[in-house]
Amino acid sequence: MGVGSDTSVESTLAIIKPDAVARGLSGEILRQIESNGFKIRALKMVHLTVQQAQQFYEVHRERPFFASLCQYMSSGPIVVAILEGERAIERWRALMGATDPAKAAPGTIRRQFGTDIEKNVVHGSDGPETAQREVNFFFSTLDRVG
Ligand code: IDP
Ligand code: MG
Repeated sequence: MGVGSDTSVESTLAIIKPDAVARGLSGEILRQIESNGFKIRALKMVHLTVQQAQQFYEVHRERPFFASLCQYMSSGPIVVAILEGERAIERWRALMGATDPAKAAPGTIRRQFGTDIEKNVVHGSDGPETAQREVNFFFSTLDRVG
């Protein structure tokens, strides 16, 4: 593999958020993930406590939306997955679309299904270190295939 080749396989964390699970969108979102070339290496449903949501989103602790975000993320079950693929971190963020569904590009998951800037259907890690932390937050090595 030469310098400058672009074949780095990454893992990233995806979450299907409580509003999307409650609306029965999990299957459709997983279908779009698979049809866009991601490999699902781990998958489960969990219902976070508020405290666990606060821990997961601790980087946002000082933001005005933090309390509401953690209430929302603990309001019902979520589906969490490890996605693998070339440049998976950036590519999953691109498929999700911008944080605000109204500003997300047509065809992105947030644009298709998002309700507002909070209830925006999906989460994706924003960089390699975050991805590692977030994967480890939800999964042990035994949970992962491949
Ligand atoms: P991201 O999910 O696109 O990376 P972040 O800025 O990391 O966006 O925010 C984390 C989550 O917090 C968002 O996905 C959304 O659910 C929520 N959020 C972000 N900004 C706002 C806001 O201005 N009002 C309410 N909720 C917000
Ligand atoms: Mg983020």
